[in-house]
Amino acid sequence: MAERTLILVKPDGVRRRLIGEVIARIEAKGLDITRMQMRTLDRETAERHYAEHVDKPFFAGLVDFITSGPLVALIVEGDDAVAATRQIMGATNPLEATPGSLRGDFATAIGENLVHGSDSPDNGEREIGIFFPPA
Ligand code: D4T
Repeated sequence: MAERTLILVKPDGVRRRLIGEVIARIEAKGLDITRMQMRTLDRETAERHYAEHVDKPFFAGLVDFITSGPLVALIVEGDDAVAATRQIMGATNPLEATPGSLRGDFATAIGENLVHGSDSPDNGEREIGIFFPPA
């Protein structure tokens, strides 16, 4: 089923010059990138994006990291776009992500795991609204 998801190339991915690698893999999978934006998040926007984690011990560090430099936000569309992009990204913990996935190939630390992808179509629409609000 066609759906939309929000993908972020996190600040570590930008710093490491991996924007093109992430985009190439999304396109190679057969998904469409329909919007793209580079920006540095303010803390308030980061806290909205990660609202579900507000009570977690890693929340403050997560907000510090995601606001630490520019990131690239993408709207990705296609059949089962949420599951397809999560497959491309690999498990949240890069040491559990399979080789061939972005996190498996390019990351070691859960706190700097290169990419974000929405975990459901509903969350995808919520997150797209944060990064690409309707005019
Ligand atoms: P994101 O949201 O970045 O795509 O990651 P996931 O969807 O794969 O994983 P998540 O929501 O469980 O975690 C969000 C974000 O928090 C960081 N994190 C997570 C962390 O720093 N320490 C931790 O123990 C966990 C579980 C990594 C991703």
